[in-house]
Amino acid sequence: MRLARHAGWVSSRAAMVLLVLCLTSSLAAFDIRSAVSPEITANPIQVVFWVKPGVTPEDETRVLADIQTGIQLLEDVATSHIAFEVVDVVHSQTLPPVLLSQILIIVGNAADLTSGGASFPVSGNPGRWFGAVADNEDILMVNVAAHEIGHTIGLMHSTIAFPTFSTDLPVMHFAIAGQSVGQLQPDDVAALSVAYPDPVLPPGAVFGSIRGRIVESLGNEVSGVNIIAVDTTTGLPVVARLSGSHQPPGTYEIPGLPPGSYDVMFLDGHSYVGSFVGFNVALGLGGGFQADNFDTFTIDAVPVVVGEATDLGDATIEIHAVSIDAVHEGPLSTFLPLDLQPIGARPPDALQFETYEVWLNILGGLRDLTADFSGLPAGMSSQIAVDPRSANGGVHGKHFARLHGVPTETGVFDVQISVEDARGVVETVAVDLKVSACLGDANFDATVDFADLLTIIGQWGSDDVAADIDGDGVVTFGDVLVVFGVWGACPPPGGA
Ligand SMILES: [Ca+2]
Ligand SMILES: [Ca+2]
Ligand SMILES: [Zn+2]
Repeated sequence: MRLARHAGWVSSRAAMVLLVLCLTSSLAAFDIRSAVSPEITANPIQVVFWVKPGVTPEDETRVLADIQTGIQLLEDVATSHIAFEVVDVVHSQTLPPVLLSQILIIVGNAADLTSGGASFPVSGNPGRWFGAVADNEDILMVNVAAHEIGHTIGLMHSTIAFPTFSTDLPVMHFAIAGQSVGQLQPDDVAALSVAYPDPVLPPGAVFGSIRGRIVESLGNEVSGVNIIAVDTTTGLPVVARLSGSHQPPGTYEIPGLPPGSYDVMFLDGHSYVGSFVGFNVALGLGGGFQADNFDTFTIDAVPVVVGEATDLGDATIEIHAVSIDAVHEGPLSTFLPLDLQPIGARPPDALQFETYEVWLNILGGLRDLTADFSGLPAGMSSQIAVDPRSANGGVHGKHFARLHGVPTETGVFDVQISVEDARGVVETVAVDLKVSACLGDANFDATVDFADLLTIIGQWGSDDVAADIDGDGVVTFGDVLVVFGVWGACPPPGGA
């Protein structure tokens, strides 16, 4: 199996935030428990440093010390049994020989590294860390090391909400805030302790847990709900897990909770900014979180006792009906901001022979969604697209109906979008897509003249799409004014 790549970059200490971007396109249904082999827990994991040419001795000394401090953070978790042993520091031009049972850590200057990320132990062995940046002292290397080495031994990103609660983020959060420098957070401790429990002091000797299952009103399990245990006393998040991420669909267990009382929040993808690695692929299309489709809620003051799992049983949620509420105009990708506007009477009108692209925000339906489209004008295509604004391709659960292309015919098109959700429930929504040769051409003859005025007067007061020139959903004097402003033959395509 090809190793999943985990690419990363880092911001400056001044921002006090570390951003790590993860690319996991080849990571299929990864489960940490299946990746922990007996060999990895019985003996220290051997670490090989490959120091690339160009790294100064001063940088090498600092970075290797910081990495070993990060390793120490992982080793020092009392309820976890894991150890590392640095067996070699290789200075060479080319990749040194490394056993599959060893972690390779590549140390180099930023310009000589292709990735700052790490790979998961998908073959039952530790993964690799592709790049510890040596020539940037602003990088919080202790945290970065704990984070990336955490990935190499199977830990994924925490879904502790950010920045809703706190800057004390777990090191396994995609963005590590400065205040958590040099220490793991309970969420990290819980993950490490479950994956590598200490035989003498297992997590159950110190912690309790909260578990349950989420179903919707038709009885289907709901995975992808972000469940956060918040300490009732401090108001701070302690441990978060996604339903269905490591357990049967819809189920969850929040481990590693110190005894006490917790408000358990059941949140959607809007609660989490970042990328939760590995989850999206398992679900198929890439919806990951549930989003825009149920009312989030909290169960207050859940008691947690050492050594026990407080079982909340089934929580039933209502999945909202499918509808479209908003539209983003223009391309949308990982690095482009989403600009959602209320859709109003219909999507923005298209011009014949000009590139058109809109993303219609879909509410409702159990994610993931698929859809069949019909009624589009010639030259245009459509598909369901998940929120692309993260490296993982849509882990926030937002789904769009994307209409794009260059329409070659004019008229009013009744576009039917039949959305099928993860339960197999099919609901159809329709939008009117108007394509004209130019603004103001209400009768589609490529010129704006008295005939268009007559069309408008004939539809006065109605919601006729062809005659509603300004798109406000009603045919009124406003449409007449637009026609006067653009009087004459339509300009040739391309805006010449
Ligand atoms: Ca006309
Ligand atoms: Ca109008
Ligand atoms: Zn990461």
